[in-house]
Amino acid sequence: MKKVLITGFEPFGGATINPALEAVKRLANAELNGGEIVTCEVPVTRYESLDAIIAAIETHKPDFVITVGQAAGRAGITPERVAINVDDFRIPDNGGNQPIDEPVYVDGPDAYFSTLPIKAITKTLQEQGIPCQVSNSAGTFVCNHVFYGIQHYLRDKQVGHGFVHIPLLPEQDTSGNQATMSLDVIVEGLRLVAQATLDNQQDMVIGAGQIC
Ligand code: PCA
Repeated sequence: MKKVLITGFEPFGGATINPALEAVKRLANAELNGGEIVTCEVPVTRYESLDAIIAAIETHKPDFVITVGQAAGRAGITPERVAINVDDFRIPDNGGNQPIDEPVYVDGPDAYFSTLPIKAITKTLQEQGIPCQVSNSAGTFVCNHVFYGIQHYLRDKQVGHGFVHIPLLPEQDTSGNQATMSLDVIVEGLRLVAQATLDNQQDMVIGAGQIC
């Protein structure tokens, strides 16, 4: 039995809801084919976010970690390809931190790539009718910070990790101006992300690049 830790952020920026947290509440203790899901809630605060996830990794000793956050405006579930060593916060985080062009870790490399099978994940979700595409930027706020910081923590450990952004819930944009996805679809999508991670020890070599 493999163990997959899925983490979800609390609300931020004055919001009262974060789909990532709502989804992980539903995924707690869910069974996978050959594995199980454990979860943890993450503060949207610069280094406290990393402390919470590292504590959960040390408690649960997962085989894989999938960190999840919301990305307003995105229409699909988006496994991120790359984390960069930059904190450039357009708004303060929930602890009031607003670094500009600071590294996550001064002595870290410029970037880390996801160690999840992001192409296989994308194919799996698309085949099940769930909008999904590889993203090449996790931004420069707390999601990228967590993606980078957890890759750095796991760099010499045999634990796969990647970050997945999810769309807003319909109730987060009642003006109808932004793309949204229902919680049921997000939850099923994240369950499939975890299952595809267990099922694909090697990623698939299939095109999912973008032309600007
Ligand atoms: N999304 C933010 C941080 C927390 C979240 O859910 C981001 O994309 O950085």
